Amino acid sequence: MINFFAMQFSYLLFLMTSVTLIVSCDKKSESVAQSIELHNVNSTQPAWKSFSSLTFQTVRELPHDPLAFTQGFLLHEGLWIESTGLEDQSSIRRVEVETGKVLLMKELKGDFFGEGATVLDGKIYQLSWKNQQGFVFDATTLAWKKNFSYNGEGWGLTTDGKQLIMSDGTETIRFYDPTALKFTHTIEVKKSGQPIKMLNELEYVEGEIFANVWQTNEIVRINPTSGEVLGVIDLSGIDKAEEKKSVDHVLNGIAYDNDKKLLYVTGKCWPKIYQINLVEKK
Ligand SMILES: [Ca+2]
Repeated sequence: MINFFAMQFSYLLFLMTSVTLIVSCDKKSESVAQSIELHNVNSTQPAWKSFSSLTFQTVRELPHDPLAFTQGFLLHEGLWIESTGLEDQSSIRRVEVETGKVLLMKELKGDFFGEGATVLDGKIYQLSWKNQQGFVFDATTLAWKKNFSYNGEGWGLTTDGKQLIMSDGTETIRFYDPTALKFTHTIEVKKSGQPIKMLNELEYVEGEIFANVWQTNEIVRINPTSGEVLGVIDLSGIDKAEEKKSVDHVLNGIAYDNDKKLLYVTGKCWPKIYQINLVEKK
C-alpha cells in the first residue's frame, strides 16, 4: 500500500511539474511573440512610402467654410487650426472637425494677408504673405503673444516638432529655430535635378515634408535633409464635384493626424475637407 501511494504521489508530482513547465514554456513563447510583434510595429512604415507615384482614395468628406481662403491647415488636439488669406478677410481659427463650426477666430488687422501656420509647444506661428511679419498666438486662446520678422514672402509653414519649416513660393524651404525665431538653414527642392518651385502649404508627415505645388493638384513628398523629391501625390479629380467660383480656389491644405495616421486635404474656399488614403498610381 505504501509503495502504491508513493507511486501515485510521484506520478502526481510528475504531472504538476509538467504542467508548470508547459505553462512556463507558453509564457516564454508569448513573450517572444510579443517581442516580435512590437519589433514589427516599430519597424513598419506606411505602405505608401514604397511608391514614388501616388494617387488617392477618398475615405470621407467633412464640411469646410466655403469662404475660408485656406493658407494654413493642420490638426491640433482634435480641432482644425486654419489660417485664411485675402486682405480684410485674413484670420486664424480654431474649427470643429465634424461640423466645420468656427469655435474661435482672430482677424488679422490692416493689410496683413494670412499665409501658412503651424503649432509648436502650445503656440501658433502664422505667416503673412508680403509684410515680412509673422505672428505668435496662444494655440488655445488665440491670444496674441508677439510678432517676428523674416525676409521675402511667407507661403507655407509646418514643423518637425523641433524646427519651423517654411516655404516662400520658390524651390527653397527654410528652417527656423522656434525659440529665438532665428533662421538656421535651407534646402533646395529638386526632382531629378530640376527645381520644384511654387511650394505652398506644408505638412510634416512621417519624416517627410509634404508640399502643395501652387495651382496644381500635386503634392510633392520632400526629403527634409536633402530636398530631394521622394514622390508625387496626384490629387486630380478630388474636387471635381465642386463648382469653382474662381481660378484661385486651388488645392492648398494638408493636415495629418499623427496619432491615428490619417491624412486630410482641402483647398481655398472648398466646401469640403477630404480624408484620403494614399495608394499607388499605376
Ligand atoms: Ca498643413
